[in-house]
Amino acid sequence: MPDFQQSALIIVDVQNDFLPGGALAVPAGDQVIAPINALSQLGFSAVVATQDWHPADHCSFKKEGGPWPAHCIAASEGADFPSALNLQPVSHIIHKGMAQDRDSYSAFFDNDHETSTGLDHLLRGLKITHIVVCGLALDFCVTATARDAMRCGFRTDIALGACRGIAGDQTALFSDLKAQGVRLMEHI
Ligand code: VGL
Ligand code: ZN
Repeated sequence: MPDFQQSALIIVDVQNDFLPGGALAVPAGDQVIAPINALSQLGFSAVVATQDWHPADHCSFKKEGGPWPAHCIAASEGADFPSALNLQPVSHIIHKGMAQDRDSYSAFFDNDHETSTGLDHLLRGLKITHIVVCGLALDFCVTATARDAMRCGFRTDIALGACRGIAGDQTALFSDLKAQGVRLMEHI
């Protein structure tokens, strides 16, 4: 396990709309909650929770020509954290996907790779060198966050047992992530 003094946990998009019954449900998405509640208590220097936080006319929504059903509309119940997620260890909350005209899968940058959420500077300011990523969805926002964490120079792990993906087969994704230097933690 990491040296917690210099480590941050990033909990990606564990929000009602990504859980079974939600607007953009990830299969078995609710199964990440228990392992995340265990992880977040291990003593990380920072525990960051992200929230997908879209305007009602966001460009990623099907009615606007995008790929997804409407989801995680800012301040809606669907955008809220599930009540079973322990928020007590969470030190920072990052909202993303707030601009109407572009999406932000990553917790660090919008998909245009120009606009920062400020997370990079925040973690550097806390002297973080190592990041563990978990949450939803493994093949979209978790992967994008881990890739950007690597690009920003952090040692980066994905806690696989605390993630669920939209696609059934993640084999190609795993080899791609490994090739980029992301470490896949299988035991949590
Ligand atoms: C996500 C699709 C659209 C995610 C967010 O959290 O992985 N996926 N918005
Ligand atoms: Zn979204």
